[in-house]
Amino acid sequence: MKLDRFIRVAIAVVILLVFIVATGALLFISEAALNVWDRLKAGPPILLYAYVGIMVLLAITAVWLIWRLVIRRQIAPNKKFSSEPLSQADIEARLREAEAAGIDVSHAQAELKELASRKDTVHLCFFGEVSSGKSSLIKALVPEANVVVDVVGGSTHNIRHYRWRDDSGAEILLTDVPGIGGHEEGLTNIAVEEATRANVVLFVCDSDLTRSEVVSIKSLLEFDKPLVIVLNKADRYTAEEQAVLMQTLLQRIDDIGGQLDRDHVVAVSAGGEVDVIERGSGGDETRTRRTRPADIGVLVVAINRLLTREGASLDVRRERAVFRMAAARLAEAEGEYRLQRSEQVIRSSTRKAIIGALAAISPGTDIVIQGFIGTAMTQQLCKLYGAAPRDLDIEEFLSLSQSRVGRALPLSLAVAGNGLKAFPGIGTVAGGLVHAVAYGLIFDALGRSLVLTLSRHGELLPEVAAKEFEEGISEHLEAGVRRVAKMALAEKAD
Ligand SMILES: Nc1nc2c(ncn2[C@@H]2O[C@H](COP(=O)(O)OP(=O)(O)O)[C@@H](O)[C@H]2O)c(=O)[nH]1
Ligand SMILES: [Mg+2]
Repeated sequence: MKLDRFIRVAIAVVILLVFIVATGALLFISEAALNVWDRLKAGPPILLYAYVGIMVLLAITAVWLIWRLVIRRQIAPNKKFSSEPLSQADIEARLREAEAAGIDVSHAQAELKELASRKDTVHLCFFGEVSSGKSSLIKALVPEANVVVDVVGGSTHNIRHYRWRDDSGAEILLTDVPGIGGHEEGLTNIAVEEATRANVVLFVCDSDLTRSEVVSIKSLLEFDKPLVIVLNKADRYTAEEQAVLMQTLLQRIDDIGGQLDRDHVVAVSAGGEVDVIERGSGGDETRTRRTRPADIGVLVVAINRLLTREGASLDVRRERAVFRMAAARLAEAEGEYRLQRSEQVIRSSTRKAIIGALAAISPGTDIVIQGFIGTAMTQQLCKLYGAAPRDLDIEEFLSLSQSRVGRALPLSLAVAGNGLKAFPGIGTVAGGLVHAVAYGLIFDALGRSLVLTLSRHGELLPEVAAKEFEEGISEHLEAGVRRVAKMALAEKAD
């Protein structure tokens, strides 16, 4: 109890002292301030203004410094994922920025170039599943063109353009693309990209829509593509069946939230040639080639109506779609660049950690990740992913991770020892080497889990990142051990 009383008295004395000092300081400061104020007022006004100006400036600087230190800095990755329509200037600025950072922007740039070259021509893209009759329809529209039509699905492997004229006499390019939903995924991608580059997509089907056709239409509508749904091979259906199918098609579009005019769904027959097998009275079979009559009048009307109605907006909508596609290409390239660069950063940090551990005099010292290597690696990875964490966040992340390293250390040492055994000719593995590999492994795991968090959240959330490190560590240790052991052996040999 005596001690308690002593502490209370001591605190009381401290409070008294603080009070005295504070009162003195207040008196002193106000006296000084008033003094200065009086003198300033007596002097020329310019001096007063300059003085006040400097005071304000100092205050602003102080607030700004505190803000930077304490308040989280917001970064702008959200801008990249916004659904706002991109302008030409936006996308070009993004490309320049990315190019300056060393990212391969050639794919995105190629799309912009292609767009520019198409500026004055309207493109109609025939799009749909394999064998729905896209090529046959083009052949029916442009009989003189040499369009490949095949009974075996998937004859259109490349993109082909055919010249056609609309009612106004303007030249239109019809595009034949590979069918979607075939065995090769690459062909579907080629078709989707080409559809994006077109002003209008003629979606060709030959019956009710399959699930994957619905998905394609949905994504075309999301890209704001003007669509005409073409039900081909109408000759296979009776008039009633056709009417029911057309109604079903309209309903399907409606179900996915698309708004399509009734006259944008048409039923046609592309016609073309068929092999017909005829059986004679004596049972003999003859194979003859018959021409199926084409009936595509409603399609021509629908196309012309759409072109007149939409007019100039067709170009604007195509532009937007291509800008979005270019932005997607850029995002892919960015992703790839980040992966490559982060791999380099992690490897170089791991190597430094190994070198440091090999050089350590006592190999038994604890693994400390809060240090120059850990900080530098975290900073570099954050920068790569466009995150701008405060120094405090980096410190917090490293210290949270450090507290988890203690628990992971025995495992890391075991994995390191095991991993080294896989290299022949090392003999009994020296403790220092095992320790260096374990040390490197921890950095490797730290870097990889950080990359995971950054790519998911776009910023450094210390708690989340440290949790990711803890949860993924055993997996990362196993995955990295060969690589890291090799690195350590190379360093030791040098
Ligand atoms: N019955 C019928 N068959 C058609 C029609 N249009 C195309 N076909 C046939 O459908 C098959 C695929 O045609 P094709 O134009 O190569 O389809 P694509 O893969 O979409 O280009 C061919 O055997 C055509 O003869 C049509 O209007 N009626
Ligand atoms: Mg074809």
